[in-house]
Amino acid sequence: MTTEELQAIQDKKEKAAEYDASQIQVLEGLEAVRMRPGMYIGSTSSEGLHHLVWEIVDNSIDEALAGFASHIEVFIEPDNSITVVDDGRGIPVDIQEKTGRPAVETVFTVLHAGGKFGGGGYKVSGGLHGVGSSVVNALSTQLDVTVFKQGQKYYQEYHRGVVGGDLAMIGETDPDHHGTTVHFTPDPTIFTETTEFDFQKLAKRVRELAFLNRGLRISITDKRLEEAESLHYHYEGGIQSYVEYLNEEKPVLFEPAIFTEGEMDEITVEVAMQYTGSYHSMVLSFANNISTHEGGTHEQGFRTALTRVINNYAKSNKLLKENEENLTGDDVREGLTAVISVKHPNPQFEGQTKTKLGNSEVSGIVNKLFSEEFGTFLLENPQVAKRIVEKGILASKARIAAKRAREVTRKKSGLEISNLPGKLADCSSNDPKQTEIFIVEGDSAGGSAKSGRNREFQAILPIRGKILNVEKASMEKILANEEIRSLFTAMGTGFGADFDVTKARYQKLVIMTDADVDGAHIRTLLLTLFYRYMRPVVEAGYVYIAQPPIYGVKLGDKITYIQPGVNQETELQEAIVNMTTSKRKPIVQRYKGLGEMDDHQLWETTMDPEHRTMAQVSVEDAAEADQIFDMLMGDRVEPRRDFIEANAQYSTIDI
Ligand code: TTJ
Repeated sequence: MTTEELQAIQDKKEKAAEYDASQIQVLEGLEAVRMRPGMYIGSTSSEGLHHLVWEIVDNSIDEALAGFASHIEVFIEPDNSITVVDDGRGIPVDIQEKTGRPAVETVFTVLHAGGKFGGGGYKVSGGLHGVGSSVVNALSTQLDVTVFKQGQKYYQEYHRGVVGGDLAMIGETDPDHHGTTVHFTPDPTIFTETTEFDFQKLAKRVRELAFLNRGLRISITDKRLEEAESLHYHYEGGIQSYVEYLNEEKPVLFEPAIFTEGEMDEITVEVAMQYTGSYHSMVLSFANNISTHEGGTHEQGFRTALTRVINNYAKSNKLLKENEENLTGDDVREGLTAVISVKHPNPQFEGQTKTKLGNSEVSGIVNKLFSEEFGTFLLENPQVAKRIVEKGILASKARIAAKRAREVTRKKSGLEISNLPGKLADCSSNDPKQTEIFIVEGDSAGGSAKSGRNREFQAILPIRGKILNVEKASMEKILANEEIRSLFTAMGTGFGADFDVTKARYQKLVIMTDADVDGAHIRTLLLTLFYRYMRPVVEAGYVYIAQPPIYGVKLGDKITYIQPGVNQETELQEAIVNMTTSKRKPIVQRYKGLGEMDDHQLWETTMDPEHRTMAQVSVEDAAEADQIFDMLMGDRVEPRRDFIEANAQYSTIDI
């Protein structure tokens, strides 16, 4: 053997040892993900489970934003695994110098890898946690990837993050066919609460992504059903269509919605806005496709610009006299629906829930770009401009009048906690962190809840079926309503200008209504009330919806409860089979209302923290209720009738 040959063998051995060492590192990295999944995906609850999907879809969105993919498809497979398909360039398959492995393998096996492969452009998406596809891989019993590229089909699979075999060429494909398909099965030993995907939840975000990424075609298909259900989204108008969609059921001041866009220092800024006849404003903001609930510098820049540009226009066109007071931010935002979307190469997320954009340079950039375009728009559309200014002036007049009225009502509102409502069965603890208040529909369910509860930390407030329509009522009328007064007094947070979330006497406010149409209606009414008049309570995550069971399967003194859900019928059949003995068959009870359960059952199934499931209400959920509510209460009769016909065949409530 020559020295060269010996050297070559030696080199090979060293390379192999290096590879083994790097593999150990990879395994340790992904093992860390499996040990502490919450650190990487937030939680292992249903939230975390759904997060996996976005972690994968984000990669395809980036490819679309880079201009190389135009279609993205998401499938929920019959076994609750997920497939994501795009028609981009395909993840690179070439061997990387640094690792000696195909790039695609690194994407799925090395923590924080992904995105950039010298392809230029930055990674726009990357989720709230932005941890990359290897995390999804680590948390899946199986993940497989197929890349279509240059007429070849490449395949690799992994099990719980471990490579199942080398990347293989498994066949030829049409040379024009390019793209990436990823299929993964979440690991049930990690997602112990549930591995069931929620089609509606996925569809909602898919639609939002379609709105936020103009021109993108994205679909979601549920293959678990006998007949697959597919939803396809594509908005040429992007966030302009989003605003119009949000205002669909409301009278608007002008059409179409205003749309502006601009770019500066690699930051793109899009704003769409439209005014409605309502008093409420809805400003949604996003940074890199992530919803920024807590606002941040982009919203701040937009607000400043909106107020200044409208005031300037009003003054220079003599709609507002030189000596008259400027319109305030609140005045110019009354009735405003707006969506702000920025894309930033290096977004900083701050705040309690990491949903506040912190980059300080953004406020100035949004301010400048939006001001220029919006200013021009007003000059070119004097009719619309006049309406906007007049709406602001009206708001300012109402604000001044309301301030006077409030000073009067504040004195006589009498919402002090010293007069706790008579119907409230309070708990003995007064530590708001521990305590819960159940808002229960009807006096009879209220009775069961009172005797079934743990009185140490659970308070019960029964309410009568129908609460006030807060959309149409004046502040004074709202304050006069018995049900609403008890609720606010019990909560101890005050009302209107005096509202203070830190005074909440309970940090869990649980809506417990019947699982029928009326129950759903009352829930919507309550959520609307909370959204409009207790929003900080919703934002703090204090609002929950109880989940009473839909069936009880009973044999002797043994009983199995079935929660409502897509699998309820299967679970019911399973329970029947499991409980049937050679001698006896169980009885099935269907719970139409809370009143059909006795106090003990209600505790066991719905109130006991050890066994219950509760849905936490997000601001979006409440906003959605508010929208449904608007439709139900608004001036247009048609959508209301459609809604009632579709949903409320047995409703006894007249809306
Ligand atoms: C990166 O730059 C070079 C050409 O390919 C680019 C790329 O990686 N594109 C890409 C990745 N398209 N789609 C993906 C992708 C799709 C899914 C479903 C999952 C993952 C992890 C990546």
